[in-house]
Amino acid sequence: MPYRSSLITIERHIADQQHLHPYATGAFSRLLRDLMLAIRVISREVRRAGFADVFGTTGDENVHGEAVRKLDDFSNETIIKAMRYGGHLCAMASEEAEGIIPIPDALQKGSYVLLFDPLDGSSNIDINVTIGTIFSIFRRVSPDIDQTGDMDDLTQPGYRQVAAGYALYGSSTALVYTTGNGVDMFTYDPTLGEFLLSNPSIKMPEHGGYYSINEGNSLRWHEGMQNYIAYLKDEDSETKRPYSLRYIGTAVADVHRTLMYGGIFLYPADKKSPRGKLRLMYEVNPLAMLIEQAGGLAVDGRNRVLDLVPESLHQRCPLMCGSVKDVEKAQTFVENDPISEEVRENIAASTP
Ligand code: AHM
Ligand code: MG
Repeated sequence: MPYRSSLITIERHIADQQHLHPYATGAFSRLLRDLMLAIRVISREVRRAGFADVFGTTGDENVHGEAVRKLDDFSNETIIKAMRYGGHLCAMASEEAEGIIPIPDALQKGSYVLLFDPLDGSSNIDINVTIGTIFSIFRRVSPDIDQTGDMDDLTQPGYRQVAAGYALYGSSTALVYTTGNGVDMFTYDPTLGEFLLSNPSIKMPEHGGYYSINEGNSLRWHEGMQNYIAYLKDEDSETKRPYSLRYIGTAVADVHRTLMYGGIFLYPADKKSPRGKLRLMYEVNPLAMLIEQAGGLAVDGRNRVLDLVPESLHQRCPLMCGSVKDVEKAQTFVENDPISEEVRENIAASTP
């Protein structure tokens, strides 16, 4: 059977792209290479799940009070181990760890920080539904290159990301990433042990036919959100409504479909959760950068996600992202929905 994807490996692609970055020193390429190794190891373990004893929980709770699954824990440890010794990072932060993950004193420090959700979609791990790893990379801002990074390095606004991406462990393992020059997708060939470029320069449609939201929360939504979802279900041939509902419950997989087919993904603020559920630094920022780089929009309801100034590592943030026309339309519905005083103050402080 002919090869559908190119024979351009991700390493070759990264090397070819280096000249696009004024700061390219090779360290960034080595950082990505180490991250790809971690992703290959996680992918192997996900594929063995069911044979190996990796389903179920560890018995511990994470920083969000959620049960830690064995594969969450394994993925977290794998990324830390793969990234700690490379000399290109000065600090890391993970959805599964409470504070900064420092680079130990004895090890060389570098110019970048890495934030990651080691295994997104925890509720889907044990039932063989798509899960993924999400990552976000910034350059350090603290000046002392020999010291471990600090909170200022890790809590920068999303527009400063130098790269963002995700790995999806689905019907195949795919890697989607951006360094600010468009979005490329690579598909893993397990027989070669290589990620090969399969979808260069992904551009999302201006509008789509899918919406993606947890409808179980609908009674908690504010009025504008309720009206918007009702609008999507109305019959209108000109705007191709009703839209179809798709909801996997793994943000990275739902956003991936949105990126490829267009439409809208929403995890909004509601009466119970004024900041929604997703985490700004580990999920919302990297997904927003990818969506924008593919020609879409990502907002928290009112503001561009990438302009928000984070207050803390683990803060949550509402997300509406997808095709430009769909997100713009959604905003017209939700613009008068109430937001909590706490969120309002944060927005006022963060508007650049
Ligand atoms: P996780 O990082 O612990 O897996 O939690 C985040 C996940 C997202 O992937 C997904 O969009 C969301 O939680 C689903 O939440 P819900 O079950 O409330 O719809
Ligand atoms: Mg997650």
